[in-house]
Amino acid sequence: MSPIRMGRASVRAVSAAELGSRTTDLSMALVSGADELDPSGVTVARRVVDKAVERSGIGGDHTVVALAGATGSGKSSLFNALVGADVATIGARRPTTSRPTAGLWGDSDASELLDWLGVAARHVVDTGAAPAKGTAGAPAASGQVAGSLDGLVLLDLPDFDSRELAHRREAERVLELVDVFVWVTDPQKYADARLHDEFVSLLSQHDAVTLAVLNQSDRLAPEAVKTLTQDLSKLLVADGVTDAKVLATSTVTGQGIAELKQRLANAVAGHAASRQRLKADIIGAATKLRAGVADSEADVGRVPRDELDVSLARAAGVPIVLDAVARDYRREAFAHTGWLFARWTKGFAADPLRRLRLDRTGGRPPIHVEIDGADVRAVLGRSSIPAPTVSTASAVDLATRTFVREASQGLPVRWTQAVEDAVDGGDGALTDSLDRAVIGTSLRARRPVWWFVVNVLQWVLGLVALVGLIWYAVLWGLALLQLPRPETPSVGIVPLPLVMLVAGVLVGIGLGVLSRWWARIGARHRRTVVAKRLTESVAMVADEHILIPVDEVLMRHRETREHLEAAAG
Ligand SMILES: Nc1nc2c(ncn2[C@@H]2O[C@H](COP(=O)(O)OP(=O)(O)OP(=O)(O)O)[C@@H](O)[C@H]2O)c(=O)[nH]1
Ligand SMILES: [Mg+2]
Repeated sequence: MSPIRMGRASVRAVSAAELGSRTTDLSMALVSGADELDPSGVTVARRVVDKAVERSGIGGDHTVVALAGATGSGKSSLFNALVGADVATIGARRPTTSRPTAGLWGDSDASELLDWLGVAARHVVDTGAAPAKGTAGAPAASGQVAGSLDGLVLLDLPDFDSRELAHRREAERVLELVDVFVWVTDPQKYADARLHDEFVSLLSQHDAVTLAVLNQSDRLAPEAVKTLTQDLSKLLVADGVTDAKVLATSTVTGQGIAELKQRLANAVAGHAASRQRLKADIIGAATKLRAGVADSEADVGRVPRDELDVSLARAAGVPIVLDAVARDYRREAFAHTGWLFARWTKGFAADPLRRLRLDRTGGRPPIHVEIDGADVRAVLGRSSIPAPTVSTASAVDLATRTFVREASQGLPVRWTQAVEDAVDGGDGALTDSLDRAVIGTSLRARRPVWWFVVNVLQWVLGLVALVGLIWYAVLWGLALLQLPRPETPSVGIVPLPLVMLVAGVLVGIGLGVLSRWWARIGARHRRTVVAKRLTESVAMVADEHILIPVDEVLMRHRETREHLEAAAG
């Protein structure tokens, strides 16, 4: 319930803890929302947070009530009637009041609060004194209030509609800080557009701490008072003040002054008005900012990324590397399983991985001690994989944009922009990381056992063929020198050296051909194994340069949304 509505001092208090947590949530939202929040909303929210912190830090349990309204409506007269003394100047020349005056009830020191409010003129109300005999000759504040006014700080504000712009500025400045608004109007100006459009409706979210007064009611017939208060009520509802009740007062007859006092006593008794006002401010600021935040955000882990990974793999030169891996396997297989006397041809073909400067990546212990190209490459951290072509680079660009678009779907423009800015800005860092990922991936694996077995066989066959050949050469030499030739064993009618030579050569070549065929299958398998490793490495680069930055922005968005919802909830 509103602290200022009628009834005994029953109000729904806003606890300090609730206000504190709302303030914290709003300031956290400002941190997490950073530049993605609407700047004008951020300015308002910052002011509100500062105000809440400052106001909460001021000692004493005061309720600040401002009498605000058009010039000549009778703010100063009402102030004097409530204070019970002629403190504020009531003049015939308009506008009269140029600086706010404070009336203080109770013993609690309000100087810190008044300094913060920037109000110099202070009057301590003598609560022990008998009710004043009115201001400007009014019978004024008669009657006792239920509860006490101790702790009330009543402010008589300058008008906000005269030719004096400084008055309006001062009124606006103080209205920003007070706890309770009492809009003072009169029969001539109660429908004034300035009051309704520029003040009441802008502060309508504070309806719990808002009260409207139709002063100078003595100037009207009782019927007219009723009609005008109803009219004013409707206007207030149109301004956004729910449950708007208007109080008709007269400082001449004293009508309504007691009821006004009672309402102020209610506001004071609840000790809730200041927190109520700050809470409404926080809710207003958080709601304004909430409009610039979406209701949900995408889960980056669920955004399709196949296109992204494939395009990055191509940009990283993975297909080229895989071809080299397969060729390298076949070449190495030939070096170990090819026919012994044909292996020297291997030296003609350049090492495909070495050509890409990827030859050290298998994690094999270095065989050479001297510095070579691979060491230089390891230091520089660069391969010789050709740089991505224009079409490959634009495929990456397109896939990245698609991913970013999907991930930021439904987000407001500022957040979408933040997501776009978060991913790699095309400064070459992505290309470097892809290159390093390929370099850092093991491209080789253990030598297959069958290479070893076939190698032994090839050596045996080669030796058999060689022995057969030498044997034949010796026999031929003896025949040439016409020396007696030893008995030559034979297999059937074929001499053994010939069998050894022919069998050694033919079986060796056959085994080589068979191994070459088998190496093709092995190369395909090796290609698959390495492709998996490279895909993982490239995916990690995609994570580092695209997914994680995007996720960070989305997390910030989520935090901002949750904080704003908690602040405004
Ligand atoms: N008839 C009648 N006159 C009033 C009443 N209240 C104030 N007045 C007169 O209205 C005139 C303006 O009163 P102020 O109290 O100075 O009005 P104000 O709102 O403080 O004016 P500014 O300080 O210029 O903003 C004075 O002449 C008062 O005597 C009232 O209830 N009835
Ligand atoms: Mg005045």
